[in-house]
Order: sequence, then structure tokens, then C-alpha cells
Amino acid sequence: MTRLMGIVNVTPDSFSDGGLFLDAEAAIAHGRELAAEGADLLDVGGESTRPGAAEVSAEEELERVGPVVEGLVGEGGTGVAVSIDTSKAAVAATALSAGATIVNDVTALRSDAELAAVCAEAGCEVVLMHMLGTPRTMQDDPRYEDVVDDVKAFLSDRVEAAVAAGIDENRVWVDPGIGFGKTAAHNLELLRRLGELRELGRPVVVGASRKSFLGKLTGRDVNERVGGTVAANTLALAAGADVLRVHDVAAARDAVLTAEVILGRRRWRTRSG
Ligand code: HH2
Repeated sequence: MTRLMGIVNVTPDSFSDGGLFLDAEAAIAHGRELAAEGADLLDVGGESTRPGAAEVSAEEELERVGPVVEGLVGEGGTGVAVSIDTSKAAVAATALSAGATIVNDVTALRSDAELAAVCAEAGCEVVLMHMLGTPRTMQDDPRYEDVVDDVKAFLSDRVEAAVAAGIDENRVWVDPGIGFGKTAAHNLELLRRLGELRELGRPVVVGASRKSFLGKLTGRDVNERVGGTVAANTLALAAGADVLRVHDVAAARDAVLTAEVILGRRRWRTRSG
């Protein structure tokens, strides 16, 4: 069954909800709301990766995310697994000891040499995402031989590197990195051919929520892209995505439920009427 990863951004500058949940109490309340709406996982992030975003020190990132992870796990938490969206070993280590069970690294363990060891030691799940370049440079004329083949080869190499660093292969998830060093045409082709990534044999995560290619297609502002997001996610689900990373959990939950029933992957019962 496809799982929903609800996004909890504790940042002043995320592309769609920057500044909304910078205060820990507001972020925790938001995470609880996403869990109540049907999120299976909550992805807590303290550093924006939007093109050109400012870098954040480990101390600052920890100040942002530490109390939020603590508020969302364990007793008094939501009962939903928490993922830490970070590329920094120090941030991951603190979040894991507070009770997070997944590390989501948009750099696929390439930016902090210590992070793989932290994940191996903790025995956590690890999301490895494809990105061409860095958030500062990634949208400067990205080019591929064949975007799906290139992303797939990259992810295959990164899975190998993770395993070589002691991470259990069964705990590795892969993500094509929609919007990370890709034109709108690249994103659309990755979504159209998403099924090819299943050949890697690992769960596939897709993060299309509210991203700018949807704005280019529909002409909609960032907070009005729920229809485009639902379409992208529904097709990703049909192609075999295992985890959908979303801002709008309630809409995504209804879409996933309906799509899975139509595809015969889920039994259904009437909820009302
Ligand atoms: N996208 C964003 C951040 N983290 N992680 C994975 N695995 N896949 C993604 O597609 C992905 C991600 C960007 O979205 P958001 O968190 O809303 O924005 P920002 O990076 O500006 O905080």
C-alpha cells in the first residue's frame, strides 16, 4: 500500500510554507494535524533545499528540528514514524536518538562523510535522493543523456555506497528528486517512466508536491497546486511509487484510497451514504 509522508518544514524559507511553522509549537501542531489527516510518516526538515536557499549550520538546524522531533515521537506523540530531512550527521544523530526512525537525505549521503555511519549504527531507514548539482546551482541548465537512465544509474551507485558503508540494503529507499536539477520536461519524463525505477528493487519515494513544474503547467501559485499534485501522485502510485511526500495530506489520502480501490490493490467499504 502506498504510504503518505507528510511534510513538516521548520524553516523560514521553504518554497511553499516557509515561515509558517518556524515556531516549534506550531510545527508540532501541524505534524499532529497531518497525522490526524492520514499521514503514515512525518518528514521534519530544518533546512530549505529550494533553488538558491541559504545554508544553515548544524546548530541552527538542530535548534529548529530537535524540539519538533521530540514533540512528535514517543509518548504524547502521534504514533506515526518520524523522518528527519537532513544532510548533516549531527542533526540526524540527535533526531535518531530522540526517536526518529528514518533519515531522508536529499544529497544521498554525499555531503557529510559521517552520515552513512550514523545511519548504519542506528539501523534506521534511509532515503537516498537524486540531485544534479547543489541547491545553489541545480537549476542552471540541467542536462542528461537520458534522465531516467541517468537517475537510475546514480541511485544504483548510491545504494551500493550505502551498503558498502554498512547500511542494510533492506532499509534503503530511493527517490528520483523531482525538481532537483531538472527541467519541467525532465520531471514529467521521470513521472511518466517512474516504473523503471522499480527495477532497482527498493521502495520508491516521490516528492512532487506543489513543485514549480506544476506551476509551469497550470499557471497556479504554490498553494494552489493541489490538483496538479494529486494527478502527479496518482499516476506515480499507479506506476508503483511506495511513498508520496506531500504537504496536503487530506487530499492525498482520498486520492490514494480511491486510486488503490480502482486498481484493485485495496478492498473497500462504504464510509457514508
Ligand atoms: N523535496 C523537498 C525536500 N526534501 N526529500 C525527498 N526525499 N524528496 C523530495 O522530493 C524532497 C525532499 C523540497 O520540498 P519542501 O520540503 O516542501 O521545500 P524546501 O526544501 O524548500 O523546504
